[in-house]
Amino acid sequence: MKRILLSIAAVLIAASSFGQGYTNPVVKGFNPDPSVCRVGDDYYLVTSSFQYYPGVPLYHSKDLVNWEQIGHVLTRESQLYLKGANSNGGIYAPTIRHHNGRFYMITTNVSTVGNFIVTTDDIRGEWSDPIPVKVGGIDPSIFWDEDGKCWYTGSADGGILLCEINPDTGEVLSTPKRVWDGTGGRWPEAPHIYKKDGWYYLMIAEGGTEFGHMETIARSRYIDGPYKEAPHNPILAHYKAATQDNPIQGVGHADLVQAHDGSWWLVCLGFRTQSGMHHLLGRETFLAPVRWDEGAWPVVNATGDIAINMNVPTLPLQPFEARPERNEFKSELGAEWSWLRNPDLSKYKVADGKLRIYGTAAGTDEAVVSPSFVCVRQEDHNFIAETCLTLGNARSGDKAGMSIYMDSNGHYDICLAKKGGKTVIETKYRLGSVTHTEEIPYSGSKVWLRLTGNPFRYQLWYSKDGKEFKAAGTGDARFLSSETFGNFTGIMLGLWAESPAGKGYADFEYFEYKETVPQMPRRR
Ligand code: 6LW
Repeated sequence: MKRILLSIAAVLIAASSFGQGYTNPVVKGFNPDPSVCRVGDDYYLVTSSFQYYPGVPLYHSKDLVNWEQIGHVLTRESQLYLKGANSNGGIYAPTIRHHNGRFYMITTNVSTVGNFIVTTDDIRGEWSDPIPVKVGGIDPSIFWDEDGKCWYTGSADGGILLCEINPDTGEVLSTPKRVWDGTGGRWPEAPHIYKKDGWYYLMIAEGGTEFGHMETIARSRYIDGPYKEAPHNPILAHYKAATQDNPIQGVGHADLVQAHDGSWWLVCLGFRTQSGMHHLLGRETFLAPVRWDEGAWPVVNATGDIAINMNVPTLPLQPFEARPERNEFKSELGAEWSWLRNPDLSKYKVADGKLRIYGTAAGTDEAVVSPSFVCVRQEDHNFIAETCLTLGNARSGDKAGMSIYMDSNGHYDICLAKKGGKTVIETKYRLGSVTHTEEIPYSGSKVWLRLTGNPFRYQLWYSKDGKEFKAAGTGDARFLSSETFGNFTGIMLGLWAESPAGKGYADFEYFEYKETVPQMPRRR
């Protein structure tokens, strides 16, 4: 009996000391350029945020598979100046590192200050004001050598630059040296340095962030080179014949981390194709196991590619409680919500179970200032999103509703609008220089609105009672894709209000988002 109990205990201990299998992406929706660091058995991950505010989403995990957003790194205008930043401008690829008890995040604001560092000793607290690092280019990274020196790497002029910096003052301490141009792919970028078994490894992305994306690596005995390429480059790529039908494409821009059990892992960006070879959800964050034997080159997931269903051993899985699908605005907006550029937050009030948004003259076409618009990521190809709103103090020209938003040039909107003495449901399709609007007569100042999506189409719906929804319009998904707009960002689902005279507002009673069961088979 004792032996049986002992063996059951042994099985239970073994079972809890590792997990098995996970689903990619590990962070869904527009979350590109991931960078990861470990502190004990806690993992922190950051991604790019472009023209959205707050900047640089910050995620926490215990197992590298389940990630919970705990906030943003850049939460003040003094850290994140986005006035006038156009779509695709603002914050590019960040790197997060932990050194001597302090977190460092380095990134680029391509619209204003260029490269800068912020620091914090408390990952759940505020970060410092920006410390500029005056080296040109994008995709900055920092690495501390064993002698305490801190090295900056970044991408500029078709190559990777390296120089010593003081990470606490931003001072550049050596002349930037071009250490590697990659293996010949376009846009060598996203460098990170790691030291292992007496080698400096320089891992970069190449091929551009589209279908030719890949991750390559080189190593040297000296930090400033010469760097010699791995024989099995690219170490991660989906442009090959074996992965031509993989639903994940464009993988690259990766970062490596050694887990607390000694295993190595890689986070990277990639996109999930839909409606043929288009993608709309932006570049998302994926995870792959890495085999990295002593003195050997790292090997990503055995064959240098990744899958949606990863049947591999993991750290013991520790999921977080899922975010509720329905937000009844009982408390302040959580970290999943974003604004455009630098918002006037006094125009958004959560009180009495409502989100009130005060309109301004700027609508969803606005490309320079911050419209009254707040949004979450579309995380799934098949989804439903819903709200109920009432217009307040409305005059002719006032409107409020929902938007499927790629950027100011590409979005499908549905709203309740006052036009002269009439009330209408207005649908709007903005596709570059083409704008099409339709109106449906409506009575009353309260309406339920719904957005649905599948890999091929978006649909816009409205209802008078929240039960029976009528179709108000359909938009082709691929016209809003990153391929169409050349965008680094992904679709956001927005709630917004517009009021030319600046007097009207809308009260939103709830916002619901959920993944739905696919209605149509996948097609190429
Ligand atoms: C990122 C760079 C890239 O900084 O896209 O195409 C940029 N490559 O690595 C924005 O995500």
